[in-house]
Amino acid sequence: MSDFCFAVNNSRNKNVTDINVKGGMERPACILEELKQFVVSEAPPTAYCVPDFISEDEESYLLQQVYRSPKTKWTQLSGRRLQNWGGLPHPKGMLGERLPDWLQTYCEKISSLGTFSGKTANHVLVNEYKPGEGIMPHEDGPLYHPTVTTISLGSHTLLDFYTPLSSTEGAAPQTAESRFLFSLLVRPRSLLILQDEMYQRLLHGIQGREQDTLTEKVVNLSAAGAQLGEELNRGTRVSLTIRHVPKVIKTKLMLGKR
Ligand SMILES: O=C(O)CCC(=O)C(=O)O
Repeated sequence: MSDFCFAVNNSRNKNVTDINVKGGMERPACILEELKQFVVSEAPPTAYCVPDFISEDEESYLLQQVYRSPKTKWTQLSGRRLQNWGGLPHPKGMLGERLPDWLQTYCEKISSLGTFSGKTANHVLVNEYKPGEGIMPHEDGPLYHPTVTTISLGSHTLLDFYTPLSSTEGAAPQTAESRFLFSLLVRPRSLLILQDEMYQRLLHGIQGREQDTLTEKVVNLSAAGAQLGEELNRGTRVSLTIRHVPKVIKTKLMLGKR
């Protein structure tokens, strides 16, 4: 386990404080004091990038579990493939499915940081991106508690942030390029937490590139130990997107009953 996890586990329930959330956003988040050193101050509220959240051994273990999953767990999309764990989120409620232990462990570990206001994450998307693959700008939407947490495995990526499409009538068409704001360099083995405006207002996406050149638009360069102008080749990246779906339908097995 990394040093950071050790520190957090030892301080659980000690220094939990409320973060004020502006503008009627859903509810305050209770994030451990220890996490605040990882806030990306150059980005809007609130992004936390925790380097080396997991060790290399944990990374290998998680990759092994991902690739050991049945082939039928994979869904091929254009530009990436994914595994969905925990159930399919739906406005009427998610039919909850038990998470395998290897994911449950990390759901609990991340939830113990106070990321989901005392609730435990119950949903994981595993995305796999080969070099050159990515994901279109999107928002995660209202079916989740407004926090997204991501563990990255295998390779870095640049996560790009965009303003939403303006609803102004008669405005000039807006391209993704004109709405692009900045990027975060997301390192393998890191934990990224997005809340508040970063979750609720901005869109995020990953451009399909084989190589990234680090420009001044990458706002967490020094915290991520990177240099302006550096070029990084992408490898295969697997991300675990860990969230809490508040609305879950509990099913009763009616076996033998009529
Ligand atoms: O792979 C990532 O870091 C982003 C994944 C994502 O945005 C999603 O699954 O909705």
